[in-house]
Amino acid sequence: IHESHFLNSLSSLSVDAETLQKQIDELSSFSDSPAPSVTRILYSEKDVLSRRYIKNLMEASGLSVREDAIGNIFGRWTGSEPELAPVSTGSHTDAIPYSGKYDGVVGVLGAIEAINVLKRSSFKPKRSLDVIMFTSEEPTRFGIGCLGSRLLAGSKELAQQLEKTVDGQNVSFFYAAKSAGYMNVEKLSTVFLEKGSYSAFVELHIEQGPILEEEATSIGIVTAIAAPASIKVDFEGTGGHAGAVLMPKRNDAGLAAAELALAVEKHVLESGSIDTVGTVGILELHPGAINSIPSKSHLEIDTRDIDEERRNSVIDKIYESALSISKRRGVKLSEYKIVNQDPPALSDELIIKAAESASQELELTYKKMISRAYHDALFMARVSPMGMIFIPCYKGYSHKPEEFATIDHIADGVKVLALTLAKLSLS
Ligand code: HGY
Ligand code: MN
Ligand code: MN
Ligand code: MN
Repeated sequence: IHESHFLNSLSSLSVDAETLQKQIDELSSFSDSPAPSVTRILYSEKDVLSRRYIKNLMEASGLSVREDAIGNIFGRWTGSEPELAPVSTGSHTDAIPYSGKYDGVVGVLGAIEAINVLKRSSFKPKRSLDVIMFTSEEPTRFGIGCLGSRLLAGSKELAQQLEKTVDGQNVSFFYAAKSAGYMNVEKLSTVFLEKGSYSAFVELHIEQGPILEEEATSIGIVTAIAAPASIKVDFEGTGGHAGAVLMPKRNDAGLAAAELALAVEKHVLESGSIDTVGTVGILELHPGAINSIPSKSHLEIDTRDIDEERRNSVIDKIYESALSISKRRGVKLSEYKIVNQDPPALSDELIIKAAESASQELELTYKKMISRAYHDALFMARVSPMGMIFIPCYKGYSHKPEEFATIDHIADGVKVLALTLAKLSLS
């Protein structure tokens, strides 16, 4: 049936909210930390369980499932014109330690339910529809955010880096992938998507911020995704006995790290914009004994901004501070590694329009906004027109167990996604 007739039968868009909530709860049980927190790390056995769970749901929805060499999972609903570039949607199900059960999951389970909604309303796609579960969006295990979508977007430097990447337990990326069943993982370049593989990519996600809830708005239509960067730093001093070494004789690697963390805050606050953020989420001291002066420290810095230049100038200042701290304190700056320094991404105007008219037709309040969190959409934007649909989440909480979204808001998001995908599929 063509666009106008289908779009007139909007009221037929019905979400099976009860089943969707059950799936969200079931998926959250595949976790290495106690409920209500979720921990689901790339290629862990809990991650493998969640992959099997998602593939089963894709198959139950009549999607034909394939996986690439690193475990990006694709579920396809073949359209009437399969030679046209398909429309895609999706997100991730990996979860950082002690986080919540909605980040990413809403955009995978919700995407599969959006397919079910369209099937129930007798929609017939022209362009095929792909639901993608990206193999790992969080940086937790190998320190690289959006590993799956970065590779899909054709990052050759990442492919080279992964040949020799190991995790905190010295397990190589290749070994970890094989232990999760991805035996062809060494063929990393087979993951790269050809340009034009998709006519559009749309990701449904919780806002991970307080605006939609504060403004009682049902839908966020993302116009741009902020530019993320991460840096790894190591300091080395001579350490020694906490009682015996007098202060003038010390070169304390721990204090160097502490001073750099405060310098990150200073440079971010001095950027001139509220949109610049900086976080030191990892700060490790060695040997980590109360009566031993830290001889080594390792810190990891996350800094972002919607303005790339402003973010880059903060990175330069952080580097200056690391050098001056190491000189002044007589500690060695043994590592200063920019792990990623990504540009922001702009959403595609046509996708923004499609999501906007979908929200209007569904009589849902919506607002255009930026995404301060990064997503797989940030990298899919490199190989396809991109858009994102946000739903409100409780107090904007995310990356912690209190993360929550009501099933009604999730259902609204699924309907807007379904209608947006339908419009893009018929375009
Ligand atoms: O950190 C982020 O922005 C994403 O949620 N991983
Ligand atoms: Mn996240
Ligand atoms: Mn996410
Ligand atoms: Mn290090």
